[in-house]
Amino acid sequence: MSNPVTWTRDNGVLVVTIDNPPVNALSPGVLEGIVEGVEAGAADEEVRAIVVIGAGKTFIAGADIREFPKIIAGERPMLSLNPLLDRIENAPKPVVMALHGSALGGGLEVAMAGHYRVAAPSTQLGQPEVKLGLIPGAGGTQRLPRLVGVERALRMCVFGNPIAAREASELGLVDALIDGDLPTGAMAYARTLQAPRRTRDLTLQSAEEHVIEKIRDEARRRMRGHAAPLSALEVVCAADIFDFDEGLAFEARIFQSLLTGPQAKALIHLFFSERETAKLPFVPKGTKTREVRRAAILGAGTMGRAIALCFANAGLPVQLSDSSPAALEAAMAWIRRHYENAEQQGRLPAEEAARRLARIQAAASVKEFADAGLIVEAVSENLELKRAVFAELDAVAPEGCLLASNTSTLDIDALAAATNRPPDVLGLHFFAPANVMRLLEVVRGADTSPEVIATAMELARRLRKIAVVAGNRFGFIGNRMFAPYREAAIQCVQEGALPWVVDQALEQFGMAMGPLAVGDLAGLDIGHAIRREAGLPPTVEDALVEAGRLGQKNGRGWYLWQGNRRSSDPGVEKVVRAWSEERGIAHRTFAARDIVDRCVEALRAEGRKVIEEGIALRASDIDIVYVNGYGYPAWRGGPMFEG
Ligand code: T1G
Repeated sequence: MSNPVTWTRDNGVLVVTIDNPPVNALSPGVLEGIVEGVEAGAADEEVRAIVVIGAGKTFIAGADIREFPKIIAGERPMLSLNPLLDRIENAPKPVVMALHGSALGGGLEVAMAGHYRVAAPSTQLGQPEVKLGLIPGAGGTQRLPRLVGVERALRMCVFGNPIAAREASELGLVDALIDGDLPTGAMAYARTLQAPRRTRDLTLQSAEEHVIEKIRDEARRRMRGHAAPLSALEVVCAADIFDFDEGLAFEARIFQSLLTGPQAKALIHLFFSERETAKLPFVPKGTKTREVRRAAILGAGTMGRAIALCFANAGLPVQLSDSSPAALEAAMAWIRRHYENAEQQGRLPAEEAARRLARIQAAASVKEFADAGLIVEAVSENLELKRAVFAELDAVAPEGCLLASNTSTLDIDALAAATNRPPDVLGLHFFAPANVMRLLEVVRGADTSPEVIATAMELARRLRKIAVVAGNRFGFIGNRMFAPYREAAIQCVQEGALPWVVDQALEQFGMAMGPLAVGDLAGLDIGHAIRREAGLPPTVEDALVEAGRLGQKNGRGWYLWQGNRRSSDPGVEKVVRAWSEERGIAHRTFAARDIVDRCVEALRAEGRKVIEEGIALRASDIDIVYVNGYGYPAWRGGPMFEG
């Protein structure tokens, strides 16, 4: 690697440039180089100030995460950036950090060891370490509160979400926004400075106890099971108790314990796994992609209307059509209300909400789809109906248009066969609610071309989706595995475990929702119809459906439902007991551990089959599917992750 850090003097300012593609991570030698550059400037009589800047698309995006497995394995010494950051902070001349792209994690910590910060308006600044199961480990928990106050530092470190440069400037984290050329603006700013300003010397603004409690409760709720957020909260609060160096020492202890703990391993595994999903052996590097300037959706039901939001939110014009004008009108009214609510609740500025709404156009018929680059079919889950729709779309879609089905289980090849363009046909399986869930299963038919898959993966990135390619077999990856997992849960009930005990055991394990409650939300009649159609043996769940218990939709399923609130129902126990007695199944008690082992092993066993059959490319793809689409606890790394 050529020298990742160089410096040049320009009219009294020394400019230290970091060039460590792709994201200027603090790989071994990078921070050492920055310190060397800063100290060279300090020793140079011609230099009155120093600017540190990143080459390429970003400032420093953090410590080099690829180094962590080596540190954890003891092949590298523990991360210890503080002595180097102290040397920057103690420089006798003003040090200005010039930020663009992302200043994240160790990148923001380097920036805060500088005396001043200037930024391009589009810069993102954050301490996302909790998303890796860590806390900031290079002074972020101690310097950030001194710059923005304890409350804002808590929010940034506990939840890990970045803030924009403009907000950072209002908070005092950024001293000036540079609209024009960043190096020029940063040097001009540096020349106005008289003296250094050490962040460690700044007085922090405390937070009220009730504010801290509120953040603690929110962390417990939003990041249930994660250890790092609550650790981050304690260490940031310590900045208001200990002096700076004691605070650093406390931070280092907690950081090291987290780095060598199970959750960091799991979350770092997911970080790289998420990027691995885009590496597709059957799509050669450099495969051309098609430009998709407009999308169209046929089917304005729950899924179709939410998929329309995905495109509008990503800046793409999208048409929405439905065979029923009333359904289309209802969908457009729902979309209008969605953006009105987003604006009223302050989640979207009025003009942005209006822009997004204007991108969604109702189309009276698919004939209006004449210039779509992608058409998504989202009609009801019936193969014959979908085949007829694909034949109709094939007749109107322009040359090169991708034809995608949002089906969650049906055969993509059967849909492709209804068209004259099988290479352009694929599955795009969105997860409900489509405008919220980031997972997208990209289902590859036998004839789907590499170009179409590459185009779909690129489009997924534009929609800010996490795309996983799945082979074309019933249920693809997620739903295929969910079936045996749910069957195992139902077997536990048939053998004597109470339904709510089964769900509680799996929710204690970390699942967002127990599999029986999930069935109630989807509607027990759906599984009942699938089992009947496929001639599968009946389960006690069929007895519930036959007793009129369809789930949340009619207020009674495995649970009694009032809106989204569920409660246990003694009536279900009677149905289960009778069902088991009729079949001579003796009931026994279950420990939570038994339930979890049985259900999670059923999930894993099916995952192994999915890999063997080539439906999933790799085990880590399955982890990404389950963490992002089925509420599997991220801090466990996914069903196939073995720590
Ligand atoms: N270390 C190593 N590699 C990284 C990296 C990092 N910090 N960030 C990204 N990459 C790789 C990534 O794997 C991919 O590689 C390529 O760069 C492009 O990434 C001490 C302990 C900056 C917003 O958590 O959020 O600092 O797949 O596809 O969509 O307290 O990358 O091409 O081989 O994501 O433009 C804290 C993580 C670390 C930031 C850019 N920092 N990165 O997004 O590109 S811990 C983070 C991101 C830390 C300190 C602690 C994003 C991005 P490949 P990409 P992008």
